[in-house]
Amino acid sequence: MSAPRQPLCKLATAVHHLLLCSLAALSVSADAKVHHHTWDIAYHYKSLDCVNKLAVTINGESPGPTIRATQGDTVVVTVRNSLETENTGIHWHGIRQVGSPWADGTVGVTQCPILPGDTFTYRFVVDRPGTYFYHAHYGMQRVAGLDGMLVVSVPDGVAEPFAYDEDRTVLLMDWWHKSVYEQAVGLASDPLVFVGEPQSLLINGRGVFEPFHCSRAPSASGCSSAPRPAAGCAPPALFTAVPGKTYRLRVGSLTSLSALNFAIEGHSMTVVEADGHYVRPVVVDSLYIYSGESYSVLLTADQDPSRNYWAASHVVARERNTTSAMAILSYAGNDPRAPPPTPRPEGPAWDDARPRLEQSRSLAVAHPDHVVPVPPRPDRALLLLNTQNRIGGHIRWAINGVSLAFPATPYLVSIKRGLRGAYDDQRPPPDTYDYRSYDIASPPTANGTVASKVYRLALGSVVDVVLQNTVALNNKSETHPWHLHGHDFWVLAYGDDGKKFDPERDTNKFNLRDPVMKNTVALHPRGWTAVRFVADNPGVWLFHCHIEAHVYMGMGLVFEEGVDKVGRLPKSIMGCGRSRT
Ligand SMILES: *[C@@H]1O[C@H](CO)[C@@H](O)[C@H](O)[C@H]1NC(C)=O
Ligand SMILES: *[C@@H]1O[C@H](CO)[C@@H](O)[C@H](O)[C@H]1NC(C)=O
Ligand SMILES: *[C@@H]1O[C@H](CO)[C@@H](O)[C@H](O)[C@H]1NC(C)=O
Ligand SMILES: [Cu+2]
Repeated sequence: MSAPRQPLCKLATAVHHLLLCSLAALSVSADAKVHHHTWDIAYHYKSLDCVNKLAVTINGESPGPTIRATQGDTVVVTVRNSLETENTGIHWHGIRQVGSPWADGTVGVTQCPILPGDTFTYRFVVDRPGTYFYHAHYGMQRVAGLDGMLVVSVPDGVAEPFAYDEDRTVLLMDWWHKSVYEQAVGLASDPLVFVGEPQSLLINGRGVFEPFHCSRAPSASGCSSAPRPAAGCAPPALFTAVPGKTYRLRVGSLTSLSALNFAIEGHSMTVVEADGHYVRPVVVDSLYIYSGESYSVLLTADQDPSRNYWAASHVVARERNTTSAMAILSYAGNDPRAPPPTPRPEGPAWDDARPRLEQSRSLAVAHPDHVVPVPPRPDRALLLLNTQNRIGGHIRWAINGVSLAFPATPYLVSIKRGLRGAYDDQRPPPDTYDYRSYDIASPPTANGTVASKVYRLALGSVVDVVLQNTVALNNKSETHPWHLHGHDFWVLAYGDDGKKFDPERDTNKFNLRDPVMKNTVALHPRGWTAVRFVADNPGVWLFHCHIEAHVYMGMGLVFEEGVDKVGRLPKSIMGCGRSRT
């Protein structure tokens, strides 16, 4: 069972990256298991927020089942696409796919789509403990509910730097009543039809639809005729706590658009893990969480046990037009569905960006006993300007003027096999932009281009990425959670609101002492975010904004490193574009 570990260490030696090798060695375990799952992906009517609507389900469920495994185990998921008229592909978010780059599930990057009626098998090793996800990575399919959590435990006998009695998963989502196609076609239309704010927020896949203005003022005009929460539709139970016990809540956000604030009434939470890495513990009253991020928080059931408490998820960073989601934390002995005696919490001001930036900074420090040393300097630095542009009559997002279009042939196949013309391989994308003259506080005037380019990285090189935010065409600046496939990065610094990154002045603000590693990081309004990673995982990897509408509109880019070191590609990822042979 420990056989799959072998290539990991060989690979690590090949790229002289000892860290990877030692991690792999750590995870060698005589009793590593193989977990088999068989999933049927199909549309079903679901009432996640009490409004009946089509959802993409796994074996009839949305969200799907939580996958649980132990570090070093192998997960095998056989996916049958029963969507009839729609492709699919499933990404294992936070799993680096060391040695299995073809199993990343990113359609157009690492595989062809899984066609209706076809079956595809994902097989990968979960080489690190932590809180991860899976979700659709084809078009905007994730908005239809194809997602779930993937929890990797430490092997028996391995201590974590904190203690708890039990763990629970808390998956946060936002939810629309419009179909994937209505949303996607609207975004691609001229003029653009925006997806709008979600109808509901969900906690563990359950919510209560109620128009926002009616939840605030039930007698407001239109509310008597507006849809009301159906009879019997009530806030779901979160879980039942036993007084005195400490729970590890594995909180993850797979929203399509919304940044969230999550809180449990009357209870503080101690943040101990971010994206699979132990952080220096931070006590918070509420947790800001962006799409693609996961955190573990410890919560002790130390409040009055004779009543229940609200668990709440609120939209932040966009003008709130969605009723906050409520779930019920009950104490043992109480009716688990009895609403708490207190009014529903309102949440923080949606437009106050300062506490969000402050919390991002406070959570960017590694646990003192789990600092992964950061290479002191990069071999290459990319300065990436995030803009919204008009391109050929459409509104798109672009990085240094280039808006990503996924090619018909997966990059992994076309690069590995040297297929010419399968993507835009003529000119490399620009590493930087004219940061001296660009005004991040004014709506962009230049037009970008749509292309399928690739940043080719030297295998084993240290890469810095500084993401620079700007204001969009509407003169507002949004929060963009950036997610990197195939790697974790060190989070080196967040810039201040309105301060443009200056390579000469700002690199000395980087935390090179004890930065945490993550796979998803927020880019705050008019700010910048700096990360560093080692390009030590042969393959082709997407780096993108995790807002479903934004990546659909081109907000992403593709890294390639060491594809010549990738083993023989499985035939199952081929069959589309120029990979039909
Ligand atoms: C808020 O939602 C309502 C429907 O509930 C919609 O009519 C209204 O246009 C929305 N407002 C904004 C600013 O999105
Ligand atoms: C940008 O594109 C629009 C059409 O979409 C065109 O009218 C405008 O002249 C272009 N601007 C520049 C600077 O090329
Ligand atoms: C954009 O908004 C800022 C305030 O945030 C304002 O000072 C500026 O004039 C606006 N620019 C345009 C072009 O509307
Ligand atoms: Cu974005």
